[in-house]
Amino acid sequence: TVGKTITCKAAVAWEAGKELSLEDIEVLPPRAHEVRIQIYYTGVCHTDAYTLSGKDPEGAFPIVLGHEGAGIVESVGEGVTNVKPGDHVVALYTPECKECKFCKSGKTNLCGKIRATQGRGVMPDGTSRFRCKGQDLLHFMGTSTFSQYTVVADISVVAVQPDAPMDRTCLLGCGITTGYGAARITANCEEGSNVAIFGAGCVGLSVVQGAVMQKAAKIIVVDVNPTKEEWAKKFGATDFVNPTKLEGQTVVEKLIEMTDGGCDYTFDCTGNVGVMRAALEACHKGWGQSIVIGVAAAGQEISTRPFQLVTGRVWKGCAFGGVKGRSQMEGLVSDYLDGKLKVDEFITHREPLANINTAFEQMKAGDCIRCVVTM
Ligand code: NAD
Ligand code: AHE
Ligand code: ZN
Repeated sequence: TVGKTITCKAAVAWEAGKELSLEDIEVLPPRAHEVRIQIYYTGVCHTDAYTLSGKDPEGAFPIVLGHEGAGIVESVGEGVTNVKPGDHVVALYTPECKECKFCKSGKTNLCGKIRATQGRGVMPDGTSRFRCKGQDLLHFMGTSTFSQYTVVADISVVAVQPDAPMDRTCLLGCGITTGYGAARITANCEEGSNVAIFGAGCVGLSVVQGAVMQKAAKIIVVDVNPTKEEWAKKFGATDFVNPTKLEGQTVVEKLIEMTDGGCDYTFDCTGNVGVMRAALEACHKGWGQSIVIGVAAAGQEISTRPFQLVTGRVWKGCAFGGVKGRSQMEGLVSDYLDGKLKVDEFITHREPLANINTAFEQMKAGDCIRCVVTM
């Protein structure tokens, strides 16, 4: 199929640390095993701000950011069989080829097939489908949802139920799925377990939601922002701890006291390496597991006394909540449609594409869980 180049609006990141600029860009037709999607809605995630800031070692410019998007397939390249024009889809920054060593391992949701080119900001054939002002723009996380049209690899997209509103399903492209999967798949916390979640943003509150479904006993949210207590309770947290308000006690001591020796599972949803250490050390001796979800800036490292691991605590992490997008997204959408998975509750702000920089501002302000951008 020989398609036409589409000219549309996109928010372009020309350089690190600068605002995005709204541009008319050219989106080339999809090549073999590629899919061109009309993006209807995109969420804005902290990872977009992180890469824009210049702190992401994989960040390069100019680039079309965005990785939390939903839309409708406009056209497909040769050999695409998993989606067709008209399908309602969610873009997957964690693809699933179902054929590589990773996909076949049964041990991870990471897929190895296109990770190298994805990290370099190009399509699997090494080239870009975006042009603006005579130059190529890079792709981001294999998705680039801050454009009215984008091109992705066929393994980076999944069709979902057309009756599911796309201004909600976009959020399943990252934040909600990440936290929910971390609780239910990566940790798989058992009934009656004690859980602590550091950071009550979209990711942390989604861990809370997952822990509630796993029937955890204590679900303790730790956040330095006092307004997050109400949010945590709304999603089913049983307790809230503000580390800045503790007198004569560290947050680790407080959590160990609250859980008779330590938590069964803890989650870092802040990206702060000091918090990651506290989350590990708040785990119960012998079996407590700490899951790292937050993305830390380039150069940051985690540390603890090895004795923490010798005495049975486990440090692990996950991307996209351990969820295999093509196999499991439809189930998440069903749960949403059946009222079992909260999604609407995470949307605190909405903006049109022209105001996407406002969405980045809101994210820093502390009262925003997710801003959904209408393309
Ligand atoms: P967010 O900024 O909305 O939420 C972070 C929360 O942490 C805020 O409520 C903030 O007040 C709180 N916080 C900050 N410092 C703290 C501290 N010292 N102690 C306790 N709480 C603290 O962010 P988000 O969108 O929920 O994302 C959270 C993190 O997860 C980010 O680093 C993001 O890049 C990352 N992320 C990772 C994945 C993945 O697949 N691994 C996916 C999505 C997001
Ligand atoms: N590029 C960064 C790492 C960024 C990162 O950790 N990304 C997560 C998703 S964050 C979503 O909001 C991820 O999926 N990682 C797995 C992967 O393969 O990228 C760096 O430090 O280089
Ligand atoms: Zn994200």
